[in-house]
Amino acid sequence: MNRDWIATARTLSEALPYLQRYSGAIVVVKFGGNAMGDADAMAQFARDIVLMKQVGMNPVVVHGGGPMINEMLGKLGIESKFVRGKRVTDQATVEVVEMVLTGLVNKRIVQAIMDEGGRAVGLSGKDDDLLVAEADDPELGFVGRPVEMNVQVLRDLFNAGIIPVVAPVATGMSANETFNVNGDTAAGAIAGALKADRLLLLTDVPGVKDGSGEVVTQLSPAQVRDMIADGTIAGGMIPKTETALDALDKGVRAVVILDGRLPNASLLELFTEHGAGSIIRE
Ligand code: X2W
Repeated sequence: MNRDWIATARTLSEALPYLQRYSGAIVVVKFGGNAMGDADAMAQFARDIVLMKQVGMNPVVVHGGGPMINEMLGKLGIESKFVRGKRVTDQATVEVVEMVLTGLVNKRIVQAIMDEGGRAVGLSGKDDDLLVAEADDPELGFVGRPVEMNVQVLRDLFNAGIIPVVAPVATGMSANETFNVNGDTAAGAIAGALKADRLLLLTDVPGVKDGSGEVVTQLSPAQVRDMIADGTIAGGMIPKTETALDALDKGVRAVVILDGRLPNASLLELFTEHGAGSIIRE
């Protein structure tokens, strides 16, 4: 018999304890714009998400789309400016952010999941007041910090067999406000409110690196705090690890930072002994 088939059967058999452990588990998957890649990568991601749902988990996709927003702003002649990793968002920018995230990117992911035989419904933080935000910092304009999460709509969708796909755009406390929320922040807030079993942050780096550039596969919150304080964790990894610490504080069981461009990254993490990226937990 072909050895590949034997290997496939063995892989499935070895996944049994993980399938049992994660049955009914809530897994929030942040799919960053940098991890999206080409059509094949998108299809592969969608397939992994559909598989999670098929084996009894409850995945929620929270996406980014920074590069797609930059591209559209460029076409419109609006300059992109970032302060501490967040987009400075004026009125014209927030309109483009909402259009690109809730229109283009959200529907692209919903469609990819549907194409793989799952059922997906796209929503933004405005739908059923899922994410209610306040201004994060006056310097950033309409950038929101989520202050209230109404996650019942997500539970309703789980129970209906539907995979929610969330665009990180929030409503405000006053009428007719729109906030641009960093995708990692939105995913962390939603994972915290759901007390998710796992928050997977899919990005374009292999994980949290130590001083010598090696990926650290397991970290405690205390280690992460030390690595931020001594500068080992720097740049774009700071908001990611801070999101992770915050989510753990709110009751998420573990957060994994991993390379979404790796084929089957989420499955490798969830269903094999090997795991992928850096897992942060107590
Ligand atoms: C982000 C929202 C999209 C995002 C932005 O405007 O780019 C803020 O910076 P990635 O692909 O995950 O980076 N919002 C406030 O987070 O996209």
